[in-house]
Amino acid sequence: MAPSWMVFMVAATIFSTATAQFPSSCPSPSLSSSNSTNGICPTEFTIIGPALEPVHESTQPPTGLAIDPNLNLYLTYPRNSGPTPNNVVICTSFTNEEPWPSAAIQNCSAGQNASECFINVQNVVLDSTNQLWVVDSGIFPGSKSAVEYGAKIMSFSLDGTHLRTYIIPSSLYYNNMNANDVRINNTLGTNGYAFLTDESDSGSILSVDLDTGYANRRLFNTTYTRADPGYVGVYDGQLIYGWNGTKKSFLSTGSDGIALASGNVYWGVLASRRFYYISQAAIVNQSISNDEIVNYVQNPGQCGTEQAGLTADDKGRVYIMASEHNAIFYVNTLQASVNQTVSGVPAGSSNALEPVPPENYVVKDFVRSGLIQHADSAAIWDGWMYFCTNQLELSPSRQYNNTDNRRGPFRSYRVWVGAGPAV
Ligand SMILES: *[C@@H]1O[C@H](CO)[C@@H](O)[C@H](O)[C@H]1NC(C)=O
Ligand SMILES: *[C@@H]1O[C@H](CO)[C@@H](O)[C@H](O)[C@H]1NC(C)=O
Ligand SMILES: *[C@@H]1O[C@H](CO)[C@@H](O)[C@H](O)[C@H]1NC(C)=O
Ligand SMILES: *[C@@H]1O[C@H](CO)[C@@H](O)[C@H](O)[C@H]1NC(C)=O
Ligand SMILES: *[C@@H]1O[C@H](CO)[C@@H](O)[C@H](O)[C@H]1NC(C)=O
Ligand SMILES: *[C@@H]1O[C@H](CO)[C@@H](O)[C@H](O)[C@H]1NC(C)=O
Ligand SMILES: *[C@@H]1O[C@H](CO)[C@@H](O)[C@H](O)[C@H]1NC(C)=O
Ligand SMILES: *[C@@H]1O[C@H](CO)[C@@H](O)[C@H](O)[C@H]1NC(C)=O
Ligand SMILES: CC(=O)N[C@H]1CO[C@H](CO)[C@@H](O)[C@@H]1O
Repeated sequence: MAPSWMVFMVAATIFSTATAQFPSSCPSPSLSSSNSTNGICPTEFTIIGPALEPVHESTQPPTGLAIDPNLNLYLTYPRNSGPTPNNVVICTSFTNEEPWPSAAIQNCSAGQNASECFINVQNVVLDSTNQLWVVDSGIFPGSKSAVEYGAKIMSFSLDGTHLRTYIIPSSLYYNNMNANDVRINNTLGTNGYAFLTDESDSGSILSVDLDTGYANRRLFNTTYTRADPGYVGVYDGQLIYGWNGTKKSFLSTGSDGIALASGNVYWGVLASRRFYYISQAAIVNQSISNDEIVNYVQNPGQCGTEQAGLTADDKGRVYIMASEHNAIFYVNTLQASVNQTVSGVPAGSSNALEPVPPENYVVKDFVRSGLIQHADSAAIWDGWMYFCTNQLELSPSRQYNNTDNRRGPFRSYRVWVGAGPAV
């Protein structure tokens, strides 16, 4: 061991050398080659990806978003923490909105059958036949469970004409089933299928046969649909707990974001950094029992972020709304779109349908920017991805003493992806 005066001398030398050479102010970017270390500026925050174009500003935080072929934008204002004037709107300018498809449908009147009106719509999505679908949890603000006939998906034509309603039967409401998001595959089966996430604490994935209306609830309360116990996420550099006044809890939201790509259903578990996928054909196959279906779930590894939304493009890329990173991530599910060697598998494929095996999924940054304040829902049309932001983690239930630290207006953006929608 060295005498203590030597230790002191060495330490003093390192200290004075460091202060002499480390820049005391942020160098200009043109000088950065002489300061090549990572983290040269205290405010350094790498911005990644193409520019974001604002497309709309909302005074209230939206959760759901759709874009139609005429470039009309639709948003949903859910009623999880209280009434909202309109549940689903069409944007008529950068700041203006109108109730959609009508004002009358926005609120159920006393005694009205809950299948006919909006109770708590979470998202609105376009299918591949230009129908718009709304997913209604059927759960009134302050309630824990859906009202009978209230949990449903409804289809509309672009002019707002109601086409069909598929009611999720109350036999599937057990343990506070909470329909959160939906995607449609119009070509699967005889008349297509809808796939839904249930974001209850147990979580599950539902499918609805759009021919017969048969609804099935799968993967209920499995590790694939349930939050991580004791999950703590991060937002804008701040750790996020659940709060009721000064009583701390852990967030427990289950399966939430969903996308269809490459014949699979992709979903994420919100209070976790996990996502999974399963074959659409398998999850709708009634010969496969609920006990067996867990064996069909594919685990591509974690995605490194809490996430409330997924979407997919027609090149087999699944996009993940990476709320912990002010970012949107993506992962290739088709080998033809992979452009690097991964674990010995060379880039590309001559077979357009060759899937990437789950162990070769590589999740990457697509876009990262301080503007992305909890991207929630996203939709792709004509080369652009549209997404809404809502600062969810700054809302009262996630802030100490239930302070509302969200600051509007809440912006929706578009960003170039150079692809069309998956469905
Ligand atoms: C829906 O009900 C709320 C009150 O809960 C009201 O403020 C709002 O105007 C109603 N919306 C429409 C479109 O009538
Ligand atoms: C409510 O609507 C559903 C679906 O159309 C129907 O099956 C049910 O009988 C209706 N309930 C009442 C009380 O009218
Ligand atoms: C869900 O699974 C967990 C872990 O196995 C168990 O503790 C819990 O009781 C289950 N919940 C329900 C509603 O079945
Ligand atoms: C918050 O705590 C109060 C008092 O214990 C309780 O009455 C209330 O139901 C809790 N709220 C929520 C949303 O859990
Ligand atoms: C929709 O289903 C068809 C038929 O099974 C399948 O070929 C296609 O890949 C599915 N679409 C998506 C986007 O997964
Ligand atoms: C459904 O699953 C069973 C059992 O795995 C299989 O034999 C059958 O071919 C599947 N049906 C379809 C339509 O894929
Ligand atoms: C692979 O694709 C990504 C996304 O388009 C791009 O940023 C990257 O430069 C490509 N890499 C190669 C080696 O072509
Ligand atoms: C919590 O907020 C209430 C008002 O909303 C305030 O009266 C109380 O002092 C706050 N408590 C703490 C511990 O900050
Ligand atoms: C180690 C090094 O090259 N430091 C340089 C970083 O940039 C500042 C300001 O341009 C220079 O003064 C340092 O010499």
